[in-house]
Amino acid sequence: MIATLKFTTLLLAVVVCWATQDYGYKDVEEPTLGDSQYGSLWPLPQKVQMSTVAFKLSGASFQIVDAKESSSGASCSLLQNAYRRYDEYIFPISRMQGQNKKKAFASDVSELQVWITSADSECDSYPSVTSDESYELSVDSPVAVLKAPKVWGALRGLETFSQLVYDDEYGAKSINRTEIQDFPRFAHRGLLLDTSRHFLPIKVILANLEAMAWNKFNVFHWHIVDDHSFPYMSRTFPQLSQQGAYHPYTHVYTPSDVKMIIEFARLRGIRVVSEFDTPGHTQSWGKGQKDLLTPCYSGTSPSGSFGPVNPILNTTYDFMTMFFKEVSTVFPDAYIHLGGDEVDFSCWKSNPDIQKFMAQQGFGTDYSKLESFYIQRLLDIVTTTNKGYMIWQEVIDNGVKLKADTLIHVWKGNQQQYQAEMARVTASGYQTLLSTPWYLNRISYGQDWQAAYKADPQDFNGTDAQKKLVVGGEACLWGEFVDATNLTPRLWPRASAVGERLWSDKDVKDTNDAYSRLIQHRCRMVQRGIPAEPLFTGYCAHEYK
Ligand code: CP6
Repeated sequence: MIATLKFTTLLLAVVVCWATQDYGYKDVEEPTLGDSQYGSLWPLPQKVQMSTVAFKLSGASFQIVDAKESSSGASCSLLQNAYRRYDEYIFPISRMQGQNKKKAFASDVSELQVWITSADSECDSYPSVTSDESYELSVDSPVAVLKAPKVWGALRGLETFSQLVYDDEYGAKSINRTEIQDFPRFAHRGLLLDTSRHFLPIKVILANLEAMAWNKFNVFHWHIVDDHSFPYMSRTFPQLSQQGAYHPYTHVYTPSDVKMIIEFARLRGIRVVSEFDTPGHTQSWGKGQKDLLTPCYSGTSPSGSFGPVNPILNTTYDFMTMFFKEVSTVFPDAYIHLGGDEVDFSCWKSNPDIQKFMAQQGFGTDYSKLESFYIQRLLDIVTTTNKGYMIWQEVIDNGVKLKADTLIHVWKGNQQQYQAEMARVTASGYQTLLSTPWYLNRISYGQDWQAAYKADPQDFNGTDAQKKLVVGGEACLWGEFVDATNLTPRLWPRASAVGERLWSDKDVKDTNDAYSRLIQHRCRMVQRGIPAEPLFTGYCAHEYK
């Protein structure tokens, strides 16, 4: 009797559970799969005219070459490297079977000529927020021509060209007659990686820089240190990583590692913006730098734990001056990200010296005034290094006065809140970057790329002048639950959705068309060696090999 009752209850519970289970993906409509008229292009160029006339790439004889008229030639290793890279992407196997030069047929495309049109190609420069990334691509027989004012546009155009090449039904490399005019919608298309919560081996960082270039991202936001570890090896303060890294020799980025990452990124038109987040998120700094952090009190005596950077000591500012002087020379980019987010006031509140300082300064009990006091002095220090700065939104929420060219990075809140914040920030005349809808560390069951795809950084109430202050956005992959084992599939192809939002025209928002192109783009990333996760059921043509 009791057994029967138990069984019935169990059965009932199972049925109820089954009936109410919410898998969380039903509200996102399944895109329908058709063929996009744009093939596998991702992100979609601004203007594409693609004909159905198809040419063959002439087997082993196809070459990417400098156009005769080009202002940049054999001496530009950035371009020569890129030609080699794209040649290998287009012919992944056939090139390895030796150079059996086949004769080109009349209807073939035998060359891609790359023509840098402006006198200064910027071959040996670093990319910047004002870099010209535009290009024009004309695919015809017997030659295709890629015209770009600068090398940066040539890099973007080479990627687009490689995406136009497909295998015909016999496996022969083919390309349709096509005209493309292209340029980015936003100048800042970033990706944040966090190397503090978990150390990321150099090869993982490089592989993802490569994948960024395939998606036309142009900023690597390197959240290099945080509470959990300090892997940045400083020349001026070597004890920071000696004491603060997970391991003093193996889990660090040496000056030459950093240099290599910056050069690898430059060759792909990607800026490296470092973030040294203070005054919060600095626990690891305290291990190698005595008196930098605020001692917390429990009653009248120090508790032994530490809080944010100590804002009331001159030694703090002496340290920051020397530290940021070094950082400004190690990282060539014109911007440094100074953080400023999530400052916990409880430790400052507990400390009697801080309380005294608050009273002296007339801050009352408003600790955001103390935070602003610190940030203000830090900004003055960084200004003397001639760098611009980016900061998280809290800094402006707390009313710190900022240089007019400061970039405000919006990361908090739900859609309504971040749209209001974008409106507020731009109404005050500041430039802004959006990240809130693009926290890729957050995962859920189903096709969450669609929500990322639908978010638009200019979608808020504001004037045209305000909209122009939106410089772009960044996808963020915070590292608490991510290391080398799961970073890449968590990032791709979900970050690709952000890539298209930031590059393509604002009216490119047909999720069915996007779906069709994105599954092919994702297969291409896998084929090129990046383990990008699938969007949904299906297969890749190459995967039987
Ligand atoms: N670390 C730092 C973090 C985060 C931020 N700053 C963060 C906050 C919320 C989420 C993910 C990451 N881990 N330094 C906020 C900018 Cl959901």
